[in-house]
Amino acid sequence: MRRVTSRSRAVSRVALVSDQMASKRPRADETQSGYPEVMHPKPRGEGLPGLTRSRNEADHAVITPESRVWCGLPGWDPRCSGAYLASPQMNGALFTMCLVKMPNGACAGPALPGVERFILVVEGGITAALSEMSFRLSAVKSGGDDVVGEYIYLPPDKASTWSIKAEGATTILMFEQVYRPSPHRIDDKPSVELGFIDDKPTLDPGAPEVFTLRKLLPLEERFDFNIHVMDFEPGQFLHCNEMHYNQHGMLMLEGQGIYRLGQGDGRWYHLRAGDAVYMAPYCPQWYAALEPGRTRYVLYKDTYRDPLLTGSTGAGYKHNAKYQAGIF
Ligand code: UGY
Ligand code: MN
Repeated sequence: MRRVTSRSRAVSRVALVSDQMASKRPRADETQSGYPEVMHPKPRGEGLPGLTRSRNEADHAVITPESRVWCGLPGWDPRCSGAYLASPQMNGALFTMCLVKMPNGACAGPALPGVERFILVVEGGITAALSEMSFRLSAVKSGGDDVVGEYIYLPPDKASTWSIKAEGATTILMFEQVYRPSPHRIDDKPSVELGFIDDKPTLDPGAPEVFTLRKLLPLEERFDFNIHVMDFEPGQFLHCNEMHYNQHGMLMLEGQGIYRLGQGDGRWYHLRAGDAVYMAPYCPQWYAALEPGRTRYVLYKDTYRDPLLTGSTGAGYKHNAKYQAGIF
């Protein structure tokens, strides 16, 4: 396989990758290397075996780093191991969220038929390739001229055919779900998307909200989910205690704060970089950021599908196979 040596060459080979992704802009912090606290959280101080802040409730789950359980992933290089942080075994979840450790040179397995895949490089780097076409993605912002992003989305036909190979010791965050075409635009297919988070435009979060919002996928009906990146300065918080039909998978990449989840008075969690949360449909959710630094979290949210078609409790892959067969 030929490797691409410059961003412009890579982009000229693939019309589906937009100009926006291809343009090289100065990065906010060229020296920062990924999100180191996800895999190397600050020392906790307690050191007591078995002590955890993790919790699995009917409408949400919190999984903190000491509770991650690593397992082999079917179809992947056996040296890779994954920790599922959300999956259809949780109430209502239609998607999986998995942290995957990949040693140098290890290859990902193909996605299941009909499954779309989103990857964010947390540490290290990967090459995403199909025959002569190849893209380098890196968690290091200044990873080289031919690095075209830190995340990639592969639609179902690509998620099972593109190779994903680790360059150096790598950790990725991966979201997967069975793609559900819109019954209104059945021929409108999602495209490969990749880029750097900080190159995406900031969006209005809607008054009175003040957090900084980016969405990594196009806001178009051919996509059935989006990945939001939300930044809060210390002291900023969600004004709305949200309740909505959408479900979330969240990984905190930087910072710390208080998440309030669940019914009534809810449960209050001290969360920090490395902590993951699953929020089921209609789980009340509220966040406030603590000092000293910015909170950044990455958040899966299902979008653009009529809730009548995506009713999700306990459904998972089996339910959504209907969409593959065109049964609405
Ligand atoms: O878009 C959202 O639903 C987002 N504001 N939710 C959240 O951060 N818990
Ligand atoms: Mn929400």
